[in-house]
Amino acid sequence: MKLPFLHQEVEVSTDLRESNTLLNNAEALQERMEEEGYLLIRGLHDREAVLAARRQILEKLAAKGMLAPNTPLMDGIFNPDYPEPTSTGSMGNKALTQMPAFKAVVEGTPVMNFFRQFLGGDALTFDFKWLRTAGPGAGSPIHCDIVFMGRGTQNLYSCWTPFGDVSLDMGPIVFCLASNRFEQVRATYGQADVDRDLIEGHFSDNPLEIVEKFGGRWATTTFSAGDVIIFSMFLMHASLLNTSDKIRITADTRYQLAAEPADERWIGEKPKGHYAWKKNEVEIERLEESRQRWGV
Ligand SMILES: O=C(O)CCC(=O)C(=O)O
Repeated sequence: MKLPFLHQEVEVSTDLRESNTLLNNAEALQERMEEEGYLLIRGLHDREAVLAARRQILEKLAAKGMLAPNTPLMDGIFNPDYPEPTSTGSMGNKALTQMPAFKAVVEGTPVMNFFRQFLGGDALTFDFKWLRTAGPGAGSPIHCDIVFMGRGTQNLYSCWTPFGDVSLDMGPIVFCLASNRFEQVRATYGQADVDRDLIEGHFSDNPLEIVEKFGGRWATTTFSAGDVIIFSMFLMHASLLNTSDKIRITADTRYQLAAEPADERWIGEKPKGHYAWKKNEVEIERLEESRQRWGV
């Protein structure tokens, strides 16, 4: 079916594959990750634990005036009179990521155990957590995570966790399947670092261009509180446009072997984060120029 990205509608299938039957089989999980670049695990977390964190997040959003008056808190209906435009940006939500109920999910036993088994050793998670409160009209551009967090091990994974049910009209994450095997893209864009190279960070504004030029296809699914999707640093993804009246509350967090080097920008009590990219007046290379330089 056609679904809206930030700039246009394109054909997106809703058939992301579940990997629950592979749980407890590290080798099979590794093989699937290697091949498909993602693992969709339904109900990894206790739904009630996720909803407890959702409630606390929504209470904070309500206190900021972000929720429509006289609507049920847990519905998370956006207040159309809220003065700030909605975005999927996560930097403004740092305080919320310190809430114990939130941490209990993204640093909790189910996910840490999953990674211990999947990676074959003790796992660590970046201290910095990206919590997105994406209102109507928000969507994320097309990118691979490696350009934002690739200074440590590349044996690093993102985990996208919805804090509430996410229907297609709320703008779920969307993947370009097979993009983890676009070798030319991996060898060029995939070697970039946004703070060093001062590039845009996203790879394209045009989801159709990507499949026409490199292959693959776009796919998403609906999510329930408790589900997670874990994916490779090299799998291209975005989030769809939120066309509902609700706020899409999701987190993306990162996991790796504790024994391997970690990207220093995202570790510590006060992670420094991006120190050059999109800071102050720093000039960013235009996307077209980067693509030309990379020859892709
Ligand atoms: O949730 C979003 O809007 C984007 C998430 C994302 O880009 C990520 O998990 O790396």
